[in-house]
Amino acid sequence: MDKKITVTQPQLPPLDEFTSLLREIWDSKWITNNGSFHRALEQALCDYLKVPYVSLFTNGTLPLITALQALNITGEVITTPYSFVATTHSLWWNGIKPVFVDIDPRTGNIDPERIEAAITLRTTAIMPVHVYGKPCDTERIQAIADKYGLRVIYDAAHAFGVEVNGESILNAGDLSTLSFHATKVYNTIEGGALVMHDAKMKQRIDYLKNFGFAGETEVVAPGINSKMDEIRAAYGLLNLRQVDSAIEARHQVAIRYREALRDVAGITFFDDMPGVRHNYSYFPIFVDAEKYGISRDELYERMKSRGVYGRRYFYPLISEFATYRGLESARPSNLPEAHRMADSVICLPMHHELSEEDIDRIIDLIVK
Ligand code: T4K
Repeated sequence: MDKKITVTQPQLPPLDEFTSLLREIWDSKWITNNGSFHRALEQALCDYLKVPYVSLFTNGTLPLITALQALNITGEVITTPYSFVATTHSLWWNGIKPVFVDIDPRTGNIDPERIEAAITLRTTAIMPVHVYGKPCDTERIQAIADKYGLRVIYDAAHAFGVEVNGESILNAGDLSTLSFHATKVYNTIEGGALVMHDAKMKQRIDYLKNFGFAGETEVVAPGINSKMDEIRAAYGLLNLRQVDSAIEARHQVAIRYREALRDVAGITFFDDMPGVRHNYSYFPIFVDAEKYGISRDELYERMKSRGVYGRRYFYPLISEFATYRGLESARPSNLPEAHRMADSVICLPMHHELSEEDIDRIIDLIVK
């Protein structure tokens, strides 16, 4: 029986160190609501990510919903269908109509050249995704936003630690959101964050994630409860120390995959982008059935039958789910590139603990 290899595996902090932090939390009897570990993790993340302000959340979906609230976004928002469904769900939860725009096949990200054609009088914002951690064309997107007076909220769930020419990608746009889910490069089990540019916005978001409380007796907005607790903040502080080595280990896996798969007919993948510090959060390959000989799904099932569990992120497209497929912008003819990518993708196993043997097994399955 082959050993099961999953698409990813969470990085866990050293258990003895975590136990000793748990003891501190137990002694303090302060377990949530902006405690000392929460404050320490926010500061540590600002330092690590090179961003001015971070507000921690309990997962990566609530920051999206809260970002839209914080900026009073209404009407229509232009977004990508090629993402995890949480991106568009955040619009739905705010009563906002998503307007899907096709992707650029060179990156998998929203194609800036197609954004202007989708803008209407009701458009108030753009919500792009740095899919697989590959940076969007933030300059072009900002130029369009400035021209039409739109806000930009980046779903940066995959982009922890990604930098372009030494600057964090999280500084682009009005707000960026992060996910620290167990399956991410950096995890706090469940968790997430909003990254903002100024103290006033940080204050507003801190109120919104705590029911809107601005003091013991004052509620300034209909906020929600999405605070991170002390236990996960402590876990996150420990995990932050290992994230660089995890990214480097993933980088080595990407190098091996690329070397082995570069000349396989019908298999393509993304190369690193110049000037970008990548985080190797995912390793998608794209299967051209005609050139490769079998379809994406046949390869996917073959891998599974041999214990290698890749994932078809992001198939089906968000625009194909029942909630969204009736929208005018969800028509497949509007999204040909996104469909092509969704129909050909397999994300190969990618994490810091893949052994040489595991990688060889995965490569053998694809090459043969
Ligand atoms: N925006 C974007 C662009 C996103 O991709 C996501 C989430 C969000 C927003 C929302 O963020 P969160 O609210 O989730 O923080 C996973 C994750 O649940 C989800 O966080 C992620 N994106 C999405 C792309 O993938 P599943 O349903 O594929 O996960 P699951 O449970 O099948 O796990 C995948 C594999 O990971 C397992 O087969 C084995 C391994 N695994 C998983 C867990 C949970 C472990 O080894 N240990 C574990 O504890 O959604």
